[in-house]
Amino acid sequence: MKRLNNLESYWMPFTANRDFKKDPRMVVAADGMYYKSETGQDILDSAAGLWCVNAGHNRPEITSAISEQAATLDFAPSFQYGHPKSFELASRVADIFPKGLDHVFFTNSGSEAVDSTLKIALAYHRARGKGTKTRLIGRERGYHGVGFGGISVGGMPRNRQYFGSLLTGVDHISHTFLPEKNRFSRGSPEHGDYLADTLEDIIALHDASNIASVIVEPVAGSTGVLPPPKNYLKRLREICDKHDILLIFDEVITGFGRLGKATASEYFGVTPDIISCAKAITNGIIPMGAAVVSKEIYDTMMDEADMPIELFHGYTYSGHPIASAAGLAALDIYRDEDLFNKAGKTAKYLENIVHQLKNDKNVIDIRNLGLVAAIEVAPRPGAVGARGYEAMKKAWHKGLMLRVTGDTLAFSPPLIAENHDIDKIFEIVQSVLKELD
Ligand code: PXG
Repeated sequence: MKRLNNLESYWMPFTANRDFKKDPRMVVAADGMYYKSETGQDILDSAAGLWCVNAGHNRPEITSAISEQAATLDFAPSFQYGHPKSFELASRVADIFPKGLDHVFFTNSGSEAVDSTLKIALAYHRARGKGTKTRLIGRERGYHGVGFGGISVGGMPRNRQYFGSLLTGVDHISHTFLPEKNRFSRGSPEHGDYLADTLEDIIALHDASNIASVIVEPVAGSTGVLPPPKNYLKRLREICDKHDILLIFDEVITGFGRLGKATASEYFGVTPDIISCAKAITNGIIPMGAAVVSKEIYDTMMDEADMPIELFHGYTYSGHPIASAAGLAALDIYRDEDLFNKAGKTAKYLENIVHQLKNDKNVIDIRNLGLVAAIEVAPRPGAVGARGYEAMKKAWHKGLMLRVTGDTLAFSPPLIAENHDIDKIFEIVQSVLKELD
């Protein structure tokens, strides 16, 4: 007989399985800004779980909405039948998203949201008689989840390396990381808006008549927090407009208040044609994502696509009743507690505190925007990522959940964070940096 509760059975995602299982970092409860470890230690959450628990943990308003929904309508088929809460949530999301982005297609994750945006882009062009517009453009260092669409337009080498030939017809514009020019920038860096013009090079190569869309994260997160250079997103929008190419913002981490506004689009004053979102839409409590599209795209599909089903795409759990109930309760909290504005204020405090670590050992760059920050430490020669990984393990033993990508320590605390929580996060980080050789 197999030993029960053997840690070996669970193949953990994006995790060093063997190392974890030797010395597990196990959490068993959470409340507010804190997790509780298996050994009873309080663990301060500097990452909002994985960039999703924006209203903090254990919100009774959301947990009771979930249990009431489960006891009333546990599941409703999403194809050819509806239930009121998914319609209500779609309206609420459209209401706080940029003007003109009025229609919401629900998914169960960010990866599915991204793949949905790409499929919608292709279907839209075809429906309007421009079926040659099929090439999908992403950006180097981009992260768009782990579906084949997402890793194809994504630009993180390790996420692509093992997975074959990916989608065909994909190109990438340049990333925007210019450390020599922009090191230790506060907010959007000064240099690099001209990198948007690398899209013109791709258009020159393939012709705009063959290009469907360009997808970027307004603030690149997973790759190590890269705020867009000043004016960069505006320039990208102009090029897309000029060439009739759809612009997609992947707001899986920036959506729902991370930058102090409902969306990064609102923050930067640049409206894309489609936004993918997920994570904080339900405060991370129940999986959910969405592709939010322009009226022009939706109307074109309704008027021009083959009838009667305009878009042959969807998931069993699209707009799941329990996720919809959680989403409505989460949006109520964001509104009632004015959490996006609160995050905008705390962002200024975070900026000042994080840049104080500029002269700490091994620190080679610090970047921040909104309630997001990153400290990059120098890689050990021949062992990229080793120093970052060690920082994560040391932080855990000091009571801090720290998100690390390569040698970049990334911070995205819940939006409820008070200044004293920010102080505590960076006190611990500083003591970790001191011990890191
Ligand atoms: N797009 C973006 C921009 C993301 O950040 C996804 C898509 C995929 O979402 P799902 O729900 O399918 O995982 C993401 C996910 C990190 C980290 O700390 C970031 C994500 C997930 C896990 C860790 O870098 N983002």
